[in-house]
Amino acid sequence: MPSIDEEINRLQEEIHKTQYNKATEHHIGRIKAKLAKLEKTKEERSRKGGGGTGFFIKKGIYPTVALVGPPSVGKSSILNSITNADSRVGEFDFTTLTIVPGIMEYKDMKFRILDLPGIIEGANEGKGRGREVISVLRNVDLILIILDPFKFKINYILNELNKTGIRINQHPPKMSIIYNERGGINITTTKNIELDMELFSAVAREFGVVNADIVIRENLTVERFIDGLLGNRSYIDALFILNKSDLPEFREAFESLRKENIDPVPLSINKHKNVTLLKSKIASSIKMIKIFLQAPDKENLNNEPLVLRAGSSVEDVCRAVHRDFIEKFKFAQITGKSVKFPNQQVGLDHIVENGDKLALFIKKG
Ligand SMILES: Nc1nc2c(ncn2[C@@H]2O[C@H](COP(=O)(O)OP(=O)(O)O)[C@@H](O)[C@H]2O)c(=O)[nH]1
Ligand SMILES: [Mg+2]
Repeated sequence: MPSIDEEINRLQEEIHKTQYNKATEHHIGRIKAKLAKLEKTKEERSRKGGGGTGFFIKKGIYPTVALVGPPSVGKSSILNSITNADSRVGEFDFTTLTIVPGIMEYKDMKFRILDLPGIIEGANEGKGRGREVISVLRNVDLILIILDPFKFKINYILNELNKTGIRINQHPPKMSIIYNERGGINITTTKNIELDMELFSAVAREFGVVNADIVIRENLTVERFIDGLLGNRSYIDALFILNKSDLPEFREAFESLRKENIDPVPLSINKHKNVTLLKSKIASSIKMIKIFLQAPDKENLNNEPLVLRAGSSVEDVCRAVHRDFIEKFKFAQITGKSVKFPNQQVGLDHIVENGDKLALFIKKG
């Protein structure tokens, strides 16, 4: 029997040599489904094959931003410049062997920035501790892809992210699946959407779906349909940064990225150019909300609003206020967009919204 890698290569070659047209569309779709399935098996096996548990980054109160990119492009220098951290900067590749965190402040917001070891080709298969590095990325709020005039080939970075199930600057596929006991696969679409139903049913079957109602609400590619079927992808926004704008080689690299429709933020950490622009781009890329804390008698507390990432819960608010508050929590009363009536009582898992006024009631002692 051929190995998984051989089989993957064979299928990739087949896609490569098959001319894409109406007649072969279906055939190619089937091969892509087979490929995705093999990649999944391979990924599961490599996970089981040891290699430690990897880094695990807990979601903190502040939004988390990861610096990724090839070695020596200036990731550690950027961390040191925009945060309070002190990460080793070096002439050599791989000066950063572990994850170094720092806190960046911008206006009234705080962000946790992580400096990660450089991503090299094959990271997804575990080279250069890449797998552990990439697993961290699945839980961050924003990825900064850092490049420099000598290392600005982004394809392999995007490939590594892709293979790990990270989709950058994409929204999740607009589709839903309801699994049934019987009835086969029924795919329906909303209006103006044309898909090869036979192909999509075949792909769904390939992934073990037998009976299901699938509703598709956008023109999906086979790849995105598979993402939707697997349902375990992380959709994360990314910004591209081209560092070392002080060097003469910068312009050419900048232009060639622009030709690929990538619009990088030009930066020079050494000459301190565009550092504030970078901070403001980070801040505006993450959706944040403001919460106003009130005393239990609804007296407005004279504090600054609490700035949290969108989608935060009452538990996140508690954590941001005082670490004892979650344990001592009784209930919260909220007035604002997240509730139906003023002073509505809610629990820890209630999701707050921008502008909410919130009073926390805690156990004494
Ligand atoms: N010319 C120039 N060199 C830089 C700039 N930023 C960083 N470097 C240099 O690039 C090298 C690698 O930097 P480092 O922060 O360790 O990169 P990392 O491996 O991505 O963390 C060091 O020699 C830095 O001094 C910059 O804006 N311009
Ligand atoms: Mg470094």
